[in-house]
Amino acid sequence: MTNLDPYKTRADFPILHQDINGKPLVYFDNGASSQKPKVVIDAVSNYYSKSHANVHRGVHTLSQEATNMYEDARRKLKTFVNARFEEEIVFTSGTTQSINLLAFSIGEKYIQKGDEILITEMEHHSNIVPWQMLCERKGATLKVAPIFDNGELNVDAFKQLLSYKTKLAAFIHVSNTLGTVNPVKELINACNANGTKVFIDGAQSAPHLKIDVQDLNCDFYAFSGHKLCGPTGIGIIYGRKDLLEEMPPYQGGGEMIKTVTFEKTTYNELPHKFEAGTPNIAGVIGLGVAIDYINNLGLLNIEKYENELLQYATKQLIENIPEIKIYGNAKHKASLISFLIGNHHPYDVGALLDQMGIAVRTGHHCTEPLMSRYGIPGTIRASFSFYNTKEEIDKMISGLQKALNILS
Ligand code: C6P
Repeated sequence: MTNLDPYKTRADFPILHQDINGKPLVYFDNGASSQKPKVVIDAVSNYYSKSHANVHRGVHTLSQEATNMYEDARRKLKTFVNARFEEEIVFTSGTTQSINLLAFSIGEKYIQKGDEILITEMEHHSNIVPWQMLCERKGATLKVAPIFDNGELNVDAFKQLLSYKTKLAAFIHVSNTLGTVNPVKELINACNANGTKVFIDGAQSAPHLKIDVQDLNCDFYAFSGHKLCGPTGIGIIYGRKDLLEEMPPYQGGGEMIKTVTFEKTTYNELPHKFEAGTPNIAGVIGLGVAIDYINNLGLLNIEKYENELLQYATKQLIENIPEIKIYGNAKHKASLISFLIGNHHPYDVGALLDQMGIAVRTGHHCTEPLMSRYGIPGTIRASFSFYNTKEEIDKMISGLQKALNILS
């Protein structure tokens, strides 16, 4: 048992207290995006009502106030991931933009024809396509480490794929489709020993696990704010300062420059070099408040409680839905379950659950190569958060039983 009371926490989330299709909402699509507590909604609204101005540009009071709030949030993010320096936190629009930034900038600096980039078979499209684009641009090769049927990474195969050609490895901390928690420290150590730079896609880990980039000893780490109670359109990439300093900027424009003439431009200091244009100020401020909110609950409490939900849901599904097949049975899993029931198409099951007010995700979850690996078009995915309850899991089980009756 944990000291996290989901019934108390739920009171902080206005959206959860409504009916959908005439039934109380059961929100199990947290892997796609989490809901927002009132403090975050208020912070965004208050910022626009009282403090809005552009940042880093004006001597006037409102601009300074907005700049202070914006940079305050950066400090919170620095502490959240335990970075050494504030400048190591670059704000982006989310994980996808973080990876595109990295693929461009690291690609320009370090990747040459004949080099290799290593990913895994369970990556999200966001951690595949930007690397393919880079490989095409530079004449490099994308290598893919395989997984086992139970959804765990084949760590030996991953290590064997590391060679003098492997300039970068990019892999997820937690799989959005299988729930697998990768042994990232072991993988990072192997990469570091090989002189390979490492990027971790933390889109699905940041909401559930404590992250310490110094302890992990990775070079880059990214996540999105909207999966961790923050607004949409905001995220970060953490990068080791010495590497960010060497890398060229991703986009050109205002804010990222020191001086501009028609002959030559010099670039701003970190992190501004990577934050061209007017940023998502409200998003940054909202994310800062979301981090405070998560810290107040405590990530260890969150992890423990969500694990209770995962164990409970897995047991109930297996005991009550005989035809279920769960995809992703790794020993170390985060709080989501991907499954199929008999030959029923995931969309049919998902649509019937929706009629009962139960929101799950169906489809390939932006992991088409992983779906091909299992030879399936997609799955039904229930992903839990700290504000979900066992009572809601029971509702999903009886919802699935009703759906199966209708479908058969
Ligand atoms: N996965 C899901 O339902 P953005 O869209 O940039 O915030 O995050 C992209 C992303 C990158 N990596 C992983 C592991 C992810 O899970 C996601 C987003 C959502 O699984 C939407 S496809």
